[in-house]
Amino acid sequence: MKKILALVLAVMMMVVAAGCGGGGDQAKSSGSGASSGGKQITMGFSQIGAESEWRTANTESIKQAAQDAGINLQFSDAQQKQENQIKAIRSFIAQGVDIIAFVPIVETGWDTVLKEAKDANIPVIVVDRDVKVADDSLYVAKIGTDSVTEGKNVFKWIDEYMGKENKKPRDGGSQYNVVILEGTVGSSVAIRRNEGFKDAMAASPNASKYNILASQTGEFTRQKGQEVMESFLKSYGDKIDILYAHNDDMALGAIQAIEAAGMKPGKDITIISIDGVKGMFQAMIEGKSNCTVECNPLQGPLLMETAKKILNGEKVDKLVYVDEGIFPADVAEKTLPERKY
Ligand code: GYE
Repeated sequence: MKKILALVLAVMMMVVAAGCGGGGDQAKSSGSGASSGGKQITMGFSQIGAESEWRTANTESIKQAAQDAGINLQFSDAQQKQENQIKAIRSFIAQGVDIIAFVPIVETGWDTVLKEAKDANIPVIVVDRDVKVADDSLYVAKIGTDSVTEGKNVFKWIDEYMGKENKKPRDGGSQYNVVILEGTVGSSVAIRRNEGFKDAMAASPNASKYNILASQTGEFTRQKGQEVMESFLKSYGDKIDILYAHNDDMALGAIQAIEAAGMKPGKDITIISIDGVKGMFQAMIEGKSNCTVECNPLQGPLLMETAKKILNGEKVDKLVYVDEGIFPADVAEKTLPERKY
């Protein structure tokens, strides 16, 4: 067993050494500033998987930015499992990469492995989602999006829209019935997008007009979004006024379920989701959804820039949020050609 482990480690080190040698394609495109102390930077990156259109754009942005910056990226796909991320981070430490970056699939459970990275003097950058660790010095910087604000913006938009359109509750009652498709259980994004929505609702003078009928995870995927929406429709049928999906992919799955049930998505049921991917712009142009709150996946350039600064010993901000907008259906057609993901 030990021999096999040693062999695996030796092969890994050879791969890293080849990457650092400066003879590969990446080194050729490196331009300036690709190195720290004259040697090419190697970044170990643990991505959570490929669950959504957003995630694909995020991965592409990171790979492209690494190439543009001349950084040797060791990319690892965790297939939605935290244990795979922990294994990947341990293997980056064993390889002796210069810097580690990762998207934490869930918020908790990172203390031990991040302490191992710190003990090995390898700086860590948290990307996209948040971690909850006892000691914040276990990571140097966090680059991502503001999920609480996104959730708040969802409620604010809905509240304004329902009033403006003078929508009447479908069941003839006095409240709008809301169903929620949540993201991955335990992820900072699902927790905060709920929090932001509920906080904004509680703070609104219209709070009593809304009733959350059901809220369940659709795991950020189209497939699961469709399945859970089917079950919501079975239980509550024409009582549902509003669907809030924590991402566009789940909303796109739900749209199929709503159509299959003989209802009109975007009309019978008002739909709002988060991300702003092209697929959702298309659905809005077709009149099947009402609004998307942008969450920007193009975090690669900022990540590479931050990594270089850290390795150069420069000070970086502990927390950086990327910019995001709000796109209702009436601007979808005009905006789609400008969308980058
Ligand atoms: O909204 C969703 C995804 O972590 C912000 O993860 C991200 C979320 C994004 O797969 O589509």
